[in-house]
Amino acid sequence: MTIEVARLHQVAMPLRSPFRTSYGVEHQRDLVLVEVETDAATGWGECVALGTPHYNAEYADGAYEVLRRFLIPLLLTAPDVMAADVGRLLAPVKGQAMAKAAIEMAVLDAHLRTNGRSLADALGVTATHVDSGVAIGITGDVVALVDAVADAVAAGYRRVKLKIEPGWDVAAVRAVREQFPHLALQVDGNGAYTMSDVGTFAALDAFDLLLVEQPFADDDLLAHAALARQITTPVCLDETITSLASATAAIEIGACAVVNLKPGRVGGLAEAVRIHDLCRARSVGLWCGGMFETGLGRAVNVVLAGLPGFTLPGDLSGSDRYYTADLTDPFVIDDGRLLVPTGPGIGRVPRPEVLSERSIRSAEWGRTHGT
Ligand code: NPG
Repeated sequence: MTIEVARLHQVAMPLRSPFRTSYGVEHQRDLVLVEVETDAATGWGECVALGTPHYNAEYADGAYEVLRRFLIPLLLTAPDVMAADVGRLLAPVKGQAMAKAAIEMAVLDAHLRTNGRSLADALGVTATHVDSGVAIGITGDVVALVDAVADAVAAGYRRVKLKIEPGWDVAAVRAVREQFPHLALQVDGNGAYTMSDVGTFAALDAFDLLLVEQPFADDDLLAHAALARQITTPVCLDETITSLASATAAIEIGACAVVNLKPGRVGGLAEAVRIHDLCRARSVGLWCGGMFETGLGRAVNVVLAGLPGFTLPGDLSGSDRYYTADLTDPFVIDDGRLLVPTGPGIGRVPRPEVLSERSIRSAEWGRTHGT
């Protein structure tokens, strides 16, 4: 497949309500979209880097620059490219997993559309629905938190994840657990804790949590392994898992019993499927994370989560959780589940009016002048 034209779109999507985590408050979702054109089809990819480098090192403005200067030129000078080649093609550029994943996704979407195939078909996904979980930010007020959980339960979500940080953990979890004794519940520290907080995690063992996610810094495998030996709640890793190699190391060393898989964080869908296969082979728990994707990225996550190695509900909320108007046709929760898209390609396209309303900047390059 030859990519004739590549476009970048930087988009700002207002969030319905601010979302607070241990590292700050998100008010809007800044993201970069990659659009590629062949002579047969157009494909879309979503770069899930946030507006600021606070979840990981990538951020939207930086991703736009890396895509513009380095990744798009590599793509436009390749004589022939398939999604499976994208990893190798872009390997000379270090890191930039989320920017690379967006290119892989766009190429894959264009290829599947050329052949009239769906992503579900290409991945061998036979599930028709996936279970939806929801993430609830730090409210700073226990009554507001319990209300937010009640709303999520009423909306049908099958599992709730609470964001925690030092000072907002045991009491918050206790309050939720008292009101919802049977709720599938888990917590996420986004790396805000250190080994000096082991007592907090030991205290959380009392609340029958599905897992504790990423308590410590992303590069601290040994601390996670030490914690896993001291508590009964399974330890799950998110930010730490950036590749098949890091997933293998984390599992091998006993740093996690559960993996949160996000295609963007691991450089794309091909690597995500390899990590899925590893977790399945090693009987490691697995669920699909979320990055406030628009319907484009969410479509990929929902299909991925239909693979058989996924053992727990993902952060796969309906579009209305975050957006008044999603970029694509919305994802709608039905009985706590989302329908796996089966349309051509990734199964969603941007709605032109929303794209033009939310676009901050865009640029286009053709094959002959790819810089
Ligand atoms: O449902 O898409 C979603 C959001 C899920 O809370 C969610 N993601 O650390 O996994 C996370 C977290 C997050 C990512 C929060 C990025 C803020 C920014």
